[in-house]
Amino acid sequence: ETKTVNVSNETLPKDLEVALVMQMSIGTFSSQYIEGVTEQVEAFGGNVKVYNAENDLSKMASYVDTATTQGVDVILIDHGRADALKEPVQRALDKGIKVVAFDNDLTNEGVTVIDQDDYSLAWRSLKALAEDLDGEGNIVTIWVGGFTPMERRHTIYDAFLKRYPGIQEVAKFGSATNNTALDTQSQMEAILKKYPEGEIDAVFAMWDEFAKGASRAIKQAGRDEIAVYGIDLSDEDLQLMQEEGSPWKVTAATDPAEIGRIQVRYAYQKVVGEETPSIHSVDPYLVDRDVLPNEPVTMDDLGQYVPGWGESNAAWSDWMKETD
Ligand code: SR1
Repeated sequence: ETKTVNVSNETLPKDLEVALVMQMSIGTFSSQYIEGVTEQVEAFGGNVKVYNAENDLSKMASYVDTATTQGVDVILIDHGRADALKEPVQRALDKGIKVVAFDNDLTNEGVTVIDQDDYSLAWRSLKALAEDLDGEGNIVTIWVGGFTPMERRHTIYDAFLKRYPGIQEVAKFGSATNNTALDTQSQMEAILKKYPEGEIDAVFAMWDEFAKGASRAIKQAGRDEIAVYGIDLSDEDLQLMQEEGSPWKVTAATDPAEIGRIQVRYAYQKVVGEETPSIHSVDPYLVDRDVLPNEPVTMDDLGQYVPGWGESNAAWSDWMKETD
């Protein structure tokens, strides 16, 4: 049972200072997520300051301490790991700062941690791949370790290889760089040269930056026998999936902007003293290129083609609806 609080116009949590501490900000998932955070905070009348740790976990931990010292009202955390963050986060909580995290393994009491149900994301995309290959074929997998969502997706990938013994991994690579999509494209080009026509049936790309790079390499090489099964979605990804002859067939995704908005709403619920859960997994959807129309689609109109998309009711309180 959730505790609801009566919030009148006078007690609305306006003008809150919000720090968004990100492990990294790479690609369109991150930019649409930041837009969601900013849009929701601004709708409530607060200010957001974004700290990008450029993939350095000790820098990320210092940013949490910086925000705490500055006395912000709310700290939102994006990615990172508990081994690096649990102590600075505890210092923030001890000062009464509200903390909501996304995509990490923090377990400090009082923190709400949201994720995209990475097990379901990975399984939905992989199941579509297995069914399209009818359980037999060679795949290339693009993945990077060390990130909580990636480790969870990989748990499902291991189960997938056991479930479908007729599907063989012929190559696996991936790294998170400032140019992830471009670097993936170059690596995929090398793989395509190594495995000529007929030796690869599909690519499983566990991040849209990977799917973008792989799709561009496959298309440029004219290897139209290879289909890409991805994770994540953005306006740029939709454009790429809708291109004539695009290898990117399927993706499993949530709306990154909505992730950002949900994270903010939980933080504001904490500020007014409402009860919030410790964990919240946002349900992902499967988007197959075949359901998309011929004309270009954006994330905002996707609900017309993917039932349920864009209809999240998560973390809404009655008082918020009045500010929206
Ligand atoms: C390197 S981690 C990248 C992932 O973070 C978010 O969970 C997105 O889904 C992206 O795939």
